[in-house]
Amino acid sequence: MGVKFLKKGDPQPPPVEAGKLRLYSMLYCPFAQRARLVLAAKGVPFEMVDINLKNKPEWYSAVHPETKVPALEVGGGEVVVESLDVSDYLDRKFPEPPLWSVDQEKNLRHKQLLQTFGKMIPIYMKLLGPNASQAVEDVVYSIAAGIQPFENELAKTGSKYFGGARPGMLDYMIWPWAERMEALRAMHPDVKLPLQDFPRLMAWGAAMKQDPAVRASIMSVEAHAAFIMKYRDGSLDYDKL
Ligand SMILES: N[C@@H](CCC(=O)N[C@@H](CS)C(=O)NCC(=O)O)C(=O)O
Repeated sequence: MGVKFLKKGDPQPPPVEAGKLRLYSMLYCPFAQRARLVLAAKGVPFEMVDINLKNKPEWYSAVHPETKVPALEVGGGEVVVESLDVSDYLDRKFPEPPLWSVDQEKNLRHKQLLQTFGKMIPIYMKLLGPNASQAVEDVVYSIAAGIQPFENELAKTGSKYFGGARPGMLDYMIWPWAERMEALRAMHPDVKLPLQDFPRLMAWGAAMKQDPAVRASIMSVEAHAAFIMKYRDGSLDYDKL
């Protein structure tokens, strides 16, 4: 893809100028994609710095104490970390279009769904581990149970997106994993998913692919599958991505 992932020995970029934004990211990281989706939804320009997560630059611990991505440098030495906090920060700083609803009850339900989703991420991570093919069937059924409340929420509101007529915060916060599930399905054609049980989520996925912010960061099934395969077998080389 020709992306330069900064690694050990690479110099630290100069501090970001006042009024500008820099996102420390990694092209394939779903958490970093959350921030990129929000930035795209808001139409906010930003500089992106990709980090080699296998061979991190020495200076990166001064940016993010846990040396994870994403981290958002907002000028004046301030850095925001944690994808949900970065996304909320951006939503407050750039209010248009708002990603949370004026309906506080709905926001509360969405925050609960986000918590439920957070608990599913470690289950999803099992699909990326070295013994993934053994785990895949069990994981799929745990995920199917976990996404039922999301199907129910779409049924309750009858809207195209969780946000309503437009994607909102919940849509963007869960999308990166939905995007990758398609690659995992292509990699495991023998595993049958109960997709017929989730008609609204299937329609949601198709609608999300039409959203301009999603289109700005979406990657192909093939690109995700190639990354996942290299990640699984340990052959990932950031200099060749
Ligand atoms: N809870 C964090 C998770 C971020 C995360 O785990 N990012 C991964 C890449 S997808 C990472 O930086 N891994 C490097 C490491 O853990 O050393 C968030 O929401 O921002």
